[in-house]
Amino acid sequence: MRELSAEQLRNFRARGFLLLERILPQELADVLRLEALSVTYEGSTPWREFNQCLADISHEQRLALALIQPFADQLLPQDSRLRGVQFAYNGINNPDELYFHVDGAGSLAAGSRLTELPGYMLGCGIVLADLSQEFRGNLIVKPGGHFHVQDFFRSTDDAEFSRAAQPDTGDAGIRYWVDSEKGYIPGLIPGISITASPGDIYFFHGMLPHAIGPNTYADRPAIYLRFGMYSPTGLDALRNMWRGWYSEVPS
Ligand SMILES: O=C(O)CCC(=O)C(=O)O
Repeated sequence: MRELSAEQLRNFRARGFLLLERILPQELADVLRLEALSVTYEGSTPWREFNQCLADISHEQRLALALIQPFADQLLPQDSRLRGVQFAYNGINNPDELYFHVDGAGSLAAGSRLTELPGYMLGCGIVLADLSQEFRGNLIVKPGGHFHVQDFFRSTDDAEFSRAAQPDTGDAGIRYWVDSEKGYIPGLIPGISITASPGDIYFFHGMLPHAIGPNTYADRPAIYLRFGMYSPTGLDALRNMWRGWYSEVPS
């Protein structure tokens, strides 16, 4: 098993993401790429996705998971269970505006009830296309933005939060959080584009703001694994984003 170094762990904590190169053999990445291209996606361009039932996990996905799980176990020693597999497809596009969001509080974006807000803890992107340069639909992340998201949850009082997180707010709910004065997506942090090659993986904290970058090159499939789950304690979980994570470095 490859051990994550203390520096990698520190980096993950500070930046909220960690790129690991050449984790999947080329042949495995090739098969997964074909699999990702063959599924039927839902949604509209530029963003389409397919959420796979865990019971349907393929042989190749199982092999990939066996290579990735030991790293997830080092980041999330208390709960690194696989909770979801998502195929993400990004066709050629050149969006004027990037849509930054966080997944870990995913039900927040859907405008769900307060008690349902906590989401998964750790995401893992499996790179299946050549992302060695920008403008290929690379993931764009805001390093350190997860701390701002946590601060946002800490500084928002429960009543204000309940009002905005009603089940029927839908898109308005998203806009509330993005546009509100407190703005949980930290505009001041510049996004950086992750460059990587097929077989590389990157982990990201569930509360790290990210967006899909423009793609002027070729269709770009990817697979995302979701690990861990915040306990259903509503805001409390989102205000304590390291609960259950490795504890070498104090927050
Ligand atoms: O396709 C990607 O790289 C990004 C996916 C994404 O933004 C998401 O799953 O929330």
